[in-house]
Amino acid sequence: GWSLSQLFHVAILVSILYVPCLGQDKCMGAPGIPGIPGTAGLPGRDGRDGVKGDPGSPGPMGPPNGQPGAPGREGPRGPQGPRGEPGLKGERGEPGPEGKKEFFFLLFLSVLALKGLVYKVGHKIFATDTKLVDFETSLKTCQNVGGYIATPLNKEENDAVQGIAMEGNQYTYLGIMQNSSTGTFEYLDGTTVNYTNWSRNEPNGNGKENCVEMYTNGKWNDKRCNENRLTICEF
Ligand code: MAN
Ligand code: CA
Repeated sequence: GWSLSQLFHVAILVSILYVPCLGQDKCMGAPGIPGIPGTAGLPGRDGRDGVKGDPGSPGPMGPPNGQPGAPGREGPRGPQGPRGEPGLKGERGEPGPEGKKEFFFLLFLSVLALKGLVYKVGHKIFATDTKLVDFETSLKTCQNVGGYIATPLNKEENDAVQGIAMEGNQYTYLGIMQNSSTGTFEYLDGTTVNYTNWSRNEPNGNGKENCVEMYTNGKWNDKRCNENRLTICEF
């Protein structure tokens, strides 16, 4: 809008222009109404950057689920705690050297058993080296390998010895001898036999056949001790 002083200046200008017109033939027309003010100009250019301001105050505390801080330093060592519960039992370990020895011994026996050279009966194992020798030699052979000449104490053991004799198709000496003074048949520790499987009409040696052989049918015969017979030992 127009200010009062602006209007006043306009009034003075009008009167100056109008006055010379008095007394003249020709006169200029009355001044026109001032035009409408122009539209606002284009916005000026941006000014230069101001100087850097002071740092702001620290912000408010973050939400509770923020990142945890770095771990603190290790504290001093605490007192020893009470003894814990015993742990679970571990896996069974590898067999030791003795276990391996036992394993290979049993494997060896299994192979011999498959060949019919070894029979297991109850707590006894009967085995042959397949050699034919006299009674004394059989006795020593069995002693040398930590065994004893085959001495069946019952039918089951007798059947086992017979199985080996049949497999080798050979007679075998047993760990039984005739006592030369009493004439009774005894185990080699001197006790009288309490199981026998004599063949028909045996023993018939009349003191001249002091050893005992087993036929391949499992039956026994008193026999001289110097024949070659299959060595069968028990363990
Ligand atoms: C042979 C020997 C004897 C046995 C008889 C049986 O003579 O082996 O020991 O008693 O045969 O006929
Ligand atoms: Ca006989």
